[in-house]
Amino acid sequence: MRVLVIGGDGYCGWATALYLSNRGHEVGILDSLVRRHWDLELCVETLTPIAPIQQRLQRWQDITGKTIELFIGDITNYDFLKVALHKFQPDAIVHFGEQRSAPFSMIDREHAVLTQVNNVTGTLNILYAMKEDFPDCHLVKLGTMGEYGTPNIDIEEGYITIEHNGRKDTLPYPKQPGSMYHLSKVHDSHNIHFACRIWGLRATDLNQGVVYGVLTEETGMDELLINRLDYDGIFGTALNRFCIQAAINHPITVYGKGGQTRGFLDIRDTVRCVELAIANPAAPGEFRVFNQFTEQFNVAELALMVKKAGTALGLNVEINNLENPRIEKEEHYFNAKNTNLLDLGLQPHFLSDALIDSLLNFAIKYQQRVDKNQILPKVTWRR
Ligand code: NAD
Ligand code: USQ
Repeated sequence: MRVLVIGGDGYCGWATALYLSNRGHEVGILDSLVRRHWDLELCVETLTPIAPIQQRLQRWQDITGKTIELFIGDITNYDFLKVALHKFQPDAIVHFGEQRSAPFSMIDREHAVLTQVNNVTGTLNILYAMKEDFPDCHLVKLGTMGEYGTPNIDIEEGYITIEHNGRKDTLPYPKQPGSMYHLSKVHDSHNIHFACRIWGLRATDLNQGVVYGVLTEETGMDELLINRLDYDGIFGTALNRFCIQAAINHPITVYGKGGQTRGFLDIRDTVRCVELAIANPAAPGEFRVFNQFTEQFNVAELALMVKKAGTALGLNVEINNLENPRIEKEEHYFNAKNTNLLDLGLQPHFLSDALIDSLLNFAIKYQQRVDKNQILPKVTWRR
């Protein structure tokens, strides 16, 4: 299949583009490289030294003989997007190309507006381009488990059947997102659902949990193919951050009581889930939602697992319960369904001591690149 990976220079997108290329798909990457620009602006850097996208792709071609076409530009620019789509002629579009950090979106009004305009306009442009010229193309859009928030009932996959005053219907599951970023994903989901209902487009919303890990078969083939691994207080996510903190002898930063429970998955499962979604496209007019995570953990549990693995490696690992910079429930019910992808054949890589060990060792290898001033959270949700 011809698959265009939008956001293919980023953490999930780079791993996915190489994986799909390795599996025989014709892959294109479209990316504005804005994430590299935001890193510069915030003075943060990935733990790993990532090569420029052109060098990455040249190396991939040298090693595998496979070519990945590159389109550098911004999907909020409709003319650019249309030209790129016409040139590439995708059967499927995998859309990772958004501002994805909750703290970034909560810095101030400007960053909230930037996040929502970038994400909502970009996705709307894709929908309009599909409606006009590519109505059979399958959109595989990265959403987030955070769209649902933490309701006191089980979380279904996208829809819930409700009986009300003697009548019954299956309706979109209620959304209670916890940041301006997570809200942008809810807005996207509504727009995509509308485009499927009204224009008959086909789409799969992958409500992904927090991703951890750095190595996939392909990104591990060569130093120039290395993936990004964020550890800073803005873009770093829970488990990845904890491993890097442990590796450099920084106390693990659990926010508040640490009872916040989320869905998690290994990056090796991210790439496989996207492959499964592409191989089993949604029907015309269908807005399909998959909850894309393999296990649930709370952050205090993760911190303890990292402490145990770090201690076994001879590290001295402390856990610090910081005042929570976010406004969120710190003890709550959380039980989310995730059977759709398993039914399609996903065989999860569950979190293991071996994975934490390998992340810790990875972090130890690159520890001299860590800027300790970028670890503590600086953005608060409070007024
Ligand atoms: P990332 O920041 O590493 O990558 C995103 C890429 O998209 C970057 O390369 C960036 O330059 C590009 N991009 C952003 N806006 C663009 C635009 N307007 N036009 C073109 N390119 C643009 O993020 P990631 O961690 O790889 O996340 C990818 C997607 O997966 C996001 O949509 C995110 O919401 C979702 N997701 C990520 C995680 C996670 O833990 N990382 C978890 C759940 C969902
Ligand atoms: N947390 C800590 N300590 C830290 C970092 C985070 O306790 O050092 C806590 C947060 O308070 C939160 C939880 O861990 O309760 C998750 O935070 P996170 O930063 O790991 O993830 P989040 O902000 O939710 O965002 C990440 C990605 C985002 C994706 C989302 C999936 O950046 O793109 O959408 O995970 S989910 O969480 O399922 O919505």
